[in-house]
Amino acid sequence: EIRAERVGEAVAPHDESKFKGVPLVAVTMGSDSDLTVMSAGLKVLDDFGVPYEVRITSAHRTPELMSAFAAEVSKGGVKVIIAGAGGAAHLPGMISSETHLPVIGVPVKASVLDGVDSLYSIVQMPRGVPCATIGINNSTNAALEAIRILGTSYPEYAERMKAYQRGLKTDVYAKDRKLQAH
Ligand code: RP5
Repeated sequence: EIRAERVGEAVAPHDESKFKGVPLVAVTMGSDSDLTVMSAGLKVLDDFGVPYEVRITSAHRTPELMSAFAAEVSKGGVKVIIAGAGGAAHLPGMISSETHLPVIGVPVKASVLDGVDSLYSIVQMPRGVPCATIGINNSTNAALEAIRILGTSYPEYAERMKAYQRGLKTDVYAKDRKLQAH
């Protein structure tokens, strides 16, 4: 389990076996309170064997850290950024404004307004500054989308994605057969 205290500062990718290799995906979020939602996506990255780094970079509490992160992250070899935030969720869009990398925004459902506030804060970016916006709380899909992007350059991730998709199909067929048997 990823604990908040591990991600407040730059996570050295080589420190632990989990973070072996140069990170290809950078995951950031506005607060450690987003970790519960974002950890599902981290698990997907783990399952696919994608090296990643995790940061907390608040757009409002630490704008300078967010900017430094966005400016520096591509230099280390990261290809895709996943950014999650809730409420006034400006983090994904602001990061997109400071990087040339693809940014996938995850609207995190905060305590009120059912996450629609987060979704609206991320989805309506001005022309020229894209931020791919995922469904509310769906960090799983954010990770899968990041892996699909990696798959355009790394055949092994494309193959793992195809296998994953075959697994989804097999699962539905099995459930259907089970239902028909009753
Ligand atoms: C946003 O405000 C964070 O992304 C989080 O979703 C929300 C609440 O943050 P905390 O007050 O729980 O730290 O910046």
